[in-house]
Amino acid sequence: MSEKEVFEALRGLPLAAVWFYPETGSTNQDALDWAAQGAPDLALIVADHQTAGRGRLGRQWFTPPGAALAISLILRPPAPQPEILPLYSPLGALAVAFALEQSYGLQPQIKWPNDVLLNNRKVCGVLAEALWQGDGLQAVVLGIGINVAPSSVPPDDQILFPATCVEEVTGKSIHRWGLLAGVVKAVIDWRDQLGSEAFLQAWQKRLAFTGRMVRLENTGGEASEGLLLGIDAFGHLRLQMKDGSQQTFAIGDLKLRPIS
Ligand code: BT5
Repeated sequence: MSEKEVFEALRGLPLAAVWFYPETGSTNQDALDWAAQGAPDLALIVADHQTAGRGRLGRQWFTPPGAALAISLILRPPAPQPEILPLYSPLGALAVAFALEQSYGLQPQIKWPNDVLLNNRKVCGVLAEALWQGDGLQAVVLGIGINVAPSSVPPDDQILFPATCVEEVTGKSIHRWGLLAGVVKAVIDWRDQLGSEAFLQAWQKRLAFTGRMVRLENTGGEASEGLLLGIDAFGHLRLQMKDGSQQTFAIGDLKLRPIS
């Protein structure tokens, strides 16, 4: 039943192919496998339920049935441009922010580099994964998970950052597949502008914690604290450190938290 509604909602978008799974392990894994078998640019996988949804660094992403959006879009970058590869996960976050603004009048913020927040709580996570053949980039899989209904929000003791869902913030019931179409359209609209001035400005405008003290921690537990100034031309995070100097941090596996 959902499958028909998904195809209906996506009608009119220039997608090359769409797969809908009532249940799967991870749409990103499915999309990587499909890309390796030759899936075209703008092939999309949508799942109602993920049993092994993944986040960054092997973390888990919770997608129970009937409550969330879990999608992976296969993008075939036109030319090898290593400098814009890290910008794909911000592309996903920006597209989700746009769709939430335009469809529901919400004011989402992007927690650098790849989470979307509503009322300072995580509503969406993005995981971009690349498929390589030797040194050649074959495809980017842009995986996006959005919490729509309350049952999609994991219990507090299972998450690293407070979470919410779209319905909790709007107070209304949300048509999941309408939101899906808005997000996919925004990705398609923004992908050609990846790394452009307009892209960076749109991202910067929605950057969470600007002007606040934050703490950035790498996977080794090493932390830096400073005033969040914004992003630079590469999408790196700019902090003003306590000694007045400025430092930039490249997009990577860093944990960002506001210091209250
Ligand atoms: C992310 O990782 O936020 C990226 C999540 C990407 C999920 C999509 S769903 C479609 C596609 N297919 C996949 O298999 N993945 C992608 P990260 O920044 O590492 O955050 C992961 C952390 O978020 C977990 O360790 C939990 O603390 C928390 N978390 C898990 N599920 C959540 C949820 N539904 N809502 C909010 N937080 C969650």
